[in-house]
Amino acid sequence: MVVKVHGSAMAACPQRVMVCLIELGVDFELIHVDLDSLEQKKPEFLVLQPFGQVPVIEDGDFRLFESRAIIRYYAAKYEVKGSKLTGTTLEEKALVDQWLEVESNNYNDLVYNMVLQLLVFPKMGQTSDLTLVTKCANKLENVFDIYEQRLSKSKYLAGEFFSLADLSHLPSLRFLMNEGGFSHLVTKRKCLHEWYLDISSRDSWKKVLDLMMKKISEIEAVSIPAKEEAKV
Ligand SMILES: N[C@@H](CCC(=O)N[C@@H](CS)C(=O)NCC(=O)O)C(=O)O
Repeated sequence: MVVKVHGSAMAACPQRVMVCLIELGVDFELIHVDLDSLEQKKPEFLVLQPFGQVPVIEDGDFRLFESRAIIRYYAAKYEVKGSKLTGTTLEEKALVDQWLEVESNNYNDLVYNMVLQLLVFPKMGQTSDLTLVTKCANKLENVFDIYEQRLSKSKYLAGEFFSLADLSHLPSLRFLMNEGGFSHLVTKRKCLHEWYLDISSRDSWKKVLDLMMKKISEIEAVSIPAKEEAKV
């Protein structure tokens, strides 16, 4: 049975889920939710996700939201088939959990606020708080110093194996390295940079980027007639 992922190829949280499903070899269908037109706040969608956010998965009768809960669920489900995304020993599993918590509590909020200020608010015609962006970037320096220390001792965050903890960083790292304009935060730290190059070159992530680029070209294709009309 094909898993349904309700979300957008452009949004970080669905990307976290998609890269995990691809790593695990789980077939899925992306059901596009148009965040720009606030489809996620419509009553039909609130039945699936009462907080009006993506992603949500439907796997037969089973429904789950919260991207990290979803990746934990699938990694555990496919452990029997040899997935090592959650580690093997009890200690490895605990370290994966620890770094997933760090990603969620110490790192993600900072990048999330930068995305809001730099991408979302301008799109909505609201003013960005650039002081807040600088504050977040300064705090990220400290967080990345800790990552650098950790990654100088082990190849990946939880140890010598690629795990959910690494994978969970990919969407927000992509933003920092590209349109966010904060690639220097990563590239000036040798181990952090090597880790980024390693995890972002995985086939699973490249497939998510392909989906994202496809979506961007669809959006451009749709916007062409509108631009031409505006010229007349
Ligand atoms: N903690 C949630 C956060 C979900 C979330 O913030 N989703 C964003 C996309 S990455 C969203 O739906 N934004 C639109 C909105 O909040 O209305 C998760 O990890 O699934």
